[in-house]
Amino acid sequence: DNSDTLKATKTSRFDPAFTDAVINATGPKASPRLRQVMASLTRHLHDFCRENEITVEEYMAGVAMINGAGKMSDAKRNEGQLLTDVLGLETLVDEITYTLAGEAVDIPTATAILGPFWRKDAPVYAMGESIVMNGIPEGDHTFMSGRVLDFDTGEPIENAEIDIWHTAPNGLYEQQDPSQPDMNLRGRFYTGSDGKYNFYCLRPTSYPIPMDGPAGKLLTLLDRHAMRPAHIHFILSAEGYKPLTTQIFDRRDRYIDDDVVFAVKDSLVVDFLPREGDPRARFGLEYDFKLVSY
Ligand code: MBD
Ligand code: FE
Repeated sequence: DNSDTLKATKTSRFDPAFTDAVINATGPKASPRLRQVMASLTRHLHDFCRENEITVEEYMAGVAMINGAGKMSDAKRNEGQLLTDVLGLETLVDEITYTLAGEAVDIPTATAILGPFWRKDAPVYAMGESIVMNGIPEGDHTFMSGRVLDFDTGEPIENAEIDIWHTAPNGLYEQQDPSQPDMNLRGRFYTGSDGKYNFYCLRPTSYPIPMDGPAGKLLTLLDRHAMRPAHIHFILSAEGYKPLTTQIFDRRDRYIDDDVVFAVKDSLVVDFLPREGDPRARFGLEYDFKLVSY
């Protein structure tokens, strides 16, 4: 009697038993975590197709979108991640990782998503230097300063690394834009024993995420705009502390409540204040980062 082995092919694909058969094909060597998430993913995907009566044509359009993102997923584009971003996935996973895991309760500086445009090995600058390489004249230069603190004790953290990146006034990160010098508007700084940092950057502008790939095509089909509110990215790291990936957002930006990738959190919204008597900057911005020790 081979009715058991033929079960998967005999069952109607609309029957949940078909989904069980696919899940049960997993072998004994799969790790428990993989077994769990793939069973769940399979159930959600099958239910999604049944609920929406997905056709072959629609399925093929989805496959083409994923293949298209894959083709554009080099270091300059990272289209695969961008695609998940416009669906709110990276923001959701960030929240799950740092909130539901019980970590955000003791990380007063909130996290925000990494996004597709971080680069490793940004130039190391001395405190007080500018990350603006080509003296952008129309840019609103900003003096940013603050401290990196131990959340539990409030004590300054020495030798904390602050890795920063943001877009140029034309809305492009340097790796997207041949007209910018390599590593423009990126930099790393190290705090002294007082935990203080300060540097010059620009007051960033809101900008559209790249629209010439599958993420852009999806936004167009969904009748959605592509704008991110003006933001500056940070990764903070220090020995003995949990690394922090975050972004700060300009309160005055018109997209502050309408971010295409849903990344804004209240505690990360900041005010750029007018700065008097500094020929190098029109705006001042202060922000303290609070890290949690291991
Ligand atoms: C960005 O600049 C960004 O920071 C994120 C998270 C997604 C798309 C473009
Ligand atoms: Fe960004």
